[in-house]
Amino acid sequence: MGRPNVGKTLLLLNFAAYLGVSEVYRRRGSRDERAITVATARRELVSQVALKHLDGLVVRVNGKLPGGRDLTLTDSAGLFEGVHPDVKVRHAMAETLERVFAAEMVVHVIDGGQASIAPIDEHLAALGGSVPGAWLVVANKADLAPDAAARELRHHFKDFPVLTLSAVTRRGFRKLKDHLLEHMERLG
Ligand SMILES: Nc1nc2c(ncn2[C@@H]2O[C@H](COP(=O)(O)OP(=O)(O)OP(=O)(O)O)[C@@H](O)[C@H]2O)c(=O)[nH]1
Ligand SMILES: [Mg+2]
Repeated sequence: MGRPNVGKTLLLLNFAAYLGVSEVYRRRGSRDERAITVATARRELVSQVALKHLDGLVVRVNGKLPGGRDLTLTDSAGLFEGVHPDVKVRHAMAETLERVFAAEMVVHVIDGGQASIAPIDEHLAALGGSVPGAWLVVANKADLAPDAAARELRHHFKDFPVLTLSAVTRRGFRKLKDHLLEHMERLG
């Protein structure tokens, strides 16, 4: 979850591949789910044009985690301030917020290279204290950001764990996996 174009979809897909998943599910509406390869999903759903695709994406990590635990990861449409003129975008955002309240863990993705913290990220982090699930901040695009930017984000979001990652170079994926496993362990 996070603003448009921060790299949520690429991060989810490359992390899925890192966990050994080769097939993911593209979701249109609540009933239409289609299996596609990670490579196809990357081609069709990752874009530098913000909000180009509003389709959902579900990753099921079954039988590939220690102890044979299952894990479901979902992508979401980018969130931003204000009322978008396109009703489809408004629906996608409402769905994202519903899922944020239902999730066992929310990964709040931020573009780690951005010059300053956007007001919407402040608002989303404020939500972090009130949702039932755990909240994790991920500073993505670390390959484009100086290390000082990550330090600043850690300082700014001190109420939450902050991981520095790159969906492109896969830096930090091990830490993300360990963090998820520890959280699953805590949930029992
Ligand atoms: N250099 C770099 N580029 C990245 C990284 N992660 C994503 N990108 C690029 O950022 C752009 C947006 O990536 P997406 O994964 O589509 O972003 P998103 O957050 O899902 O965007 P919306 O679906 O529009 O909300 C694409 O051009 C990606 O290739 C990263 O870690 N490093
Ligand atoms: Mg996306």
